[in-house]
Amino acid sequence: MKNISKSIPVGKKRQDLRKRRVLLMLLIPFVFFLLLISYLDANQNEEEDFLRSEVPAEFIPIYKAAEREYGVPWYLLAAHHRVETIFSTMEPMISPVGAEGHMQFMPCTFVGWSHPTCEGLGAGNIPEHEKTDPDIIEKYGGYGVDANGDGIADPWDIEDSIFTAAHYLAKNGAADGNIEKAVFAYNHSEQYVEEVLYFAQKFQKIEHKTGAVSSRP
Ligand SMILES: [Ca+2]
Repeated sequence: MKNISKSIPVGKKRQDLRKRRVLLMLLIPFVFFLLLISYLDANQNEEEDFLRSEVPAEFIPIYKAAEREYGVPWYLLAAHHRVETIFSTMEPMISPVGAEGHMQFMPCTFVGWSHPTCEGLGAGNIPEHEKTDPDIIEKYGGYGVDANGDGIADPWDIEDSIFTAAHYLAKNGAADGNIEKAVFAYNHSEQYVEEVLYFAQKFQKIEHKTGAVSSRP
């Protein structure tokens, strides 16, 4: 009697143990799955934060306004801005051959190649008061734009220069989807095209992930 009464709780204990093991085996993958989800989620948030921090927030409304006006994707403008002057952080923003301002325009591209002093690389010898005059720019067929409406088209003004870049890219195919052709027209170098497209794709991901950036129809 003594032995039998002892053996019953032992059997029960074993059964309980087995139940616990089965429960544990079911729970482990579930917990692992939860951990994996939270890890992936944290990673994605980090990636989004990183991408956002790559494009300075203050410029995004300007790119978007230029996109609305010219039909050139905002992230392409951001990519050019990144490659040309690292978002206007390069000093001085004037290249050895004479490209000027935030988006590095040659004076003849800005004012117009039919200006009598324009030849070669396009530095020209354009008087300062002509360089930013919208009427002169129109006369010589330049790309310079007065985006902020202060009466001058200034490659050293952030809005004017971004809009001028959008104007140039649009006229060279970007508004019709010929992005590569337009980027090559901006600077005739395959390496330049590769670099701009690399950043454009990277910045475009912000749009794809958040779905909130583009203003394109
Ligand atoms: Ca202006």
